Amino acid sequence: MKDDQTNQSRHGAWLHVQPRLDLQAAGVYLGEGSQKKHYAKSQTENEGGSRCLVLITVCLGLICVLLLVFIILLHITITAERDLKKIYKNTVEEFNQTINSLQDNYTDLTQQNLALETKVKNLNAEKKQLERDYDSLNKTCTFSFFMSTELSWSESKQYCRDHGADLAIINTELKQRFISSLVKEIVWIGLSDIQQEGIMKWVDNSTLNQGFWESNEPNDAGGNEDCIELNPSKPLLNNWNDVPCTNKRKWICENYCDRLSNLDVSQQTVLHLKVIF
Ligand SMILES: [Ca+2]
Ligand SMILES: [Ca+2]
Repeated sequence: MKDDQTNQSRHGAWLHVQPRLDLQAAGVYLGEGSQKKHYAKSQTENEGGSRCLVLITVCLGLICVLLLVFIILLHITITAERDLKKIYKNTVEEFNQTINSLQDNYTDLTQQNLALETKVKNLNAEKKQLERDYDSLNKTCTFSFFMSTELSWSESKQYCRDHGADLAIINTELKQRFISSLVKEIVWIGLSDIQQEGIMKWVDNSTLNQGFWESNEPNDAGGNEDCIELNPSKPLLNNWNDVPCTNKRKWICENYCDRLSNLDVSQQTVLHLKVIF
């Protein structure tokens, strides 16, 4: 009995439960259409969301890639620019060093050039002096004593100048002694006071420093004695006299002797007398 009751109670319980399950099953069954629709809709929504997510992910990935590429390119550009700046800086420094070096070289060369120019100038001056000395050594101081004719003082002076010489200038005792001892007749010398009375001047316009006058000469006798003659018959160091310039005399020219008169003629110069008949 108990078992029956138990079974009944169990069965009763089951009976009580069964409708509920059936309802549930029926409920489930009844909502299946809409659930399918809901499921499909949900699935569609899920698929759309997934696509969006994929799309967003892809976009974000692309953006990241682009950003990465941009950063890499920017880094390359900055690095290249920095390298270029460094190269430019080094090049500018090398260029400045080269410029400074060239400027130093230019300064040195300019100084050397100036030194060489000065040296050349000095050498040229030395060369000219040597040429003058050489000419002096080769061109003998020659007195030419003309015996062929007699001329006035002015004519004699012109004759000498026409032959590249001048009337003799006797500005040293050596020349006075030399000429006085060699000529045998009265001759004109290159001294006069034609320009200004009482002011004796040589034919090169130099003034008289030392005269070898006869006693009481020059006396400008008659106010008409302006040209000087040398009389070898008088004492060697006292044989000059002023006489009228129109007198006719032989004369004596000299070549290169005036310049040599400044040298030590007693040691270096041989005086020559060329007598021309
Ligand atoms: Ca006079
Ligand atoms: Ca006189």
